[in-house]
Amino acid sequence: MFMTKLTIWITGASAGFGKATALKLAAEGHNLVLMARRADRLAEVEKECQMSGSNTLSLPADVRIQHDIEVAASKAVEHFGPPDVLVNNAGLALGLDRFDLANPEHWNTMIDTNVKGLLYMGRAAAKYMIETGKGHIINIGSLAGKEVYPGGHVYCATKHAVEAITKGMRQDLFKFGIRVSQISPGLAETEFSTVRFEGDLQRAHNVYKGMQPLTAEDIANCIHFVIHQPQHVCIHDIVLTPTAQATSTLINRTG
Ligand code: NDP
Ligand code: 8X3
Repeated sequence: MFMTKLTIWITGASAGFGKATALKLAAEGHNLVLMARRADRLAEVEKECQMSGSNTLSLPADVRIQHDIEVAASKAVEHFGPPDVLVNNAGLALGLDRFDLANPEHWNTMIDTNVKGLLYMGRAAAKYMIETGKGHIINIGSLAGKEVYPGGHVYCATKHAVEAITKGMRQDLFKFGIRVSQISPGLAETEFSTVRFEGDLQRAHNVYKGMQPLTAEDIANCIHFVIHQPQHVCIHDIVLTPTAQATSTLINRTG
């Protein structure tokens, strides 16, 4: 089947959803630009993508630093031309403490990464997409953008913000032929909980105990589906959870 080769930027490509998405899209031979902070991990993903035949450029960058994002974006454009797709995925949760006991530094990092980083990346990509009159921005939201759970006050607020920003971006960019979509997953087993609990593997493991969580590949499949819709179709949002999860806190655990 003939497939148009796209230029796709993916943030948070060193692990989890971003890495799985990069590997899935690499198999179709797209031009990939991979971003994350850990250069060594990014280089490994780049190598794997190249081995499956895709032209891949890894650009280590921290989405919290707007200047670095602008520089990375212009390097990406120099290399492959303007982006067709941005998968705006880099993000994290830190802590699950009661509001009054939570660490304000964790709040700052989550807000800076999940909200401001997503804005900086979206802005950097939209500039080039407006020039070309087409493009597709896919923001990674969460079930935490639809609900709030105990200890999730700021993480959930950042994902509620992603939902509002996605709608706002769409309202401002659709007239330039730019599609804006959101993917909103529930519990998925990646490095997410290890990061949230700052390396406490047992606590991270317990999040998924007695239930079958989503995998990074499940989310990559949704992103692939959203990207491959015909130009006149814009998916606004896909909410997906494990079958064993009905809401953020209503989880069917066996054993
Ligand atoms: P992972 O921890 O496995 O991956 C997160 C990715 O984000 C890593 O590649 C990390 O790379 C990158 N990242 C984090 N901070 C920054 C930063 N400041 N600058 C650049 N890159 C950064 O988690 P997931 O794959 O699970 O999470 C991906 C997205 O999905 C996040 O936005 C998360 O909030 C969201 N999500 C996750 C769910 C889950 O249950 N796992 C469910 C719903 C949404 P590096 O450390 O190298 O910078
Ligand atoms: C990540 C899913 O339920 O841990 O966004 O908030 S959850």
